[in-house]
Amino acid sequence: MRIDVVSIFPEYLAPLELSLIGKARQDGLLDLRVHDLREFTTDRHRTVDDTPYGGGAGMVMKPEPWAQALTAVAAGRAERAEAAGQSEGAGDAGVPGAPDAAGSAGKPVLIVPSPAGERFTQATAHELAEEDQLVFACGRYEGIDERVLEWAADHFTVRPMSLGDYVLNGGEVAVLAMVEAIGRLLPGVVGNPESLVEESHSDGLLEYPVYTKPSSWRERDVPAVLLSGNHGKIAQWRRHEQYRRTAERRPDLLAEFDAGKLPRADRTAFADLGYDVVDGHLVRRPDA
Ligand code: 6GU
Repeated sequence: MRIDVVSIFPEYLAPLELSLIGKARQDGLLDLRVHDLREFTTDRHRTVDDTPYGGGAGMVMKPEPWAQALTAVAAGRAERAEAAGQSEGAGDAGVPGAPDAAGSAGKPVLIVPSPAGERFTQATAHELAEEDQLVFACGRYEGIDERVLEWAADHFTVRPMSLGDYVLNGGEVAVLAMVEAIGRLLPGVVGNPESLVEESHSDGLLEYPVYTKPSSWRERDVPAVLLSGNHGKIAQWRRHEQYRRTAERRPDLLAEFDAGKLPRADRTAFADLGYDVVDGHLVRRPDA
């Protein structure tokens, strides 16, 4: 996968050289480049922002440096396609608008981190992990001139994305989070792919609690079932702990949970937590 990040603080992205993502880059699984937006300005002061039309607090990012930067990263893509023998005449791959494996009509995806974006979830991470190029446009200040997003739609699938309902000063921290969430799903990045199967949000529930040695620590014992060697019992206990945790911390997730095919023991576990199954959905009992 190819990822381009455009920012006025390229140093902010330095952690992407570390750990799992850094290793994936060294191993050639991920080609990640960070670009300084100011390199695409033409004035002496390398200006990237200006006052908002209509008035109000803060500054808005000027459109032209963004158009220059995004044109350059899109052109880099065309060069790579040519180098790979995928230009005109080499089948569908070079035909504008020909759908690729990810079904995004061959355009790279332009992700614009913003608290005003659609919510970035584990499902989004899986979807984006199928793309061959992602471009992240990190806004600062009050945001990027809206016309950039309209203009960019000719060259990119544009997706404004939010991490959650709180405000960051700019997109850089959000990009660190999104690139890590997406990058760890790429083939070969996580050493043991089985560790991706049973983790929070993989099945719409929070993860069960985990324990390691010693079995008794500061008067606290590991739940006996985990030492029993009974794999059926262990699996059931873990599932029920997922239900208990999710009901306590994230009851909003249970409204989306498909409870249609739950075995009786699981329905009983939910009943004990105050939830009934109605038409395949979990419904909180009014008296619970
Ligand atoms: Cl993606 N960007 C910014 N600036 N703030 C955020 C966010 C993104 N997600 C939540 N808050």
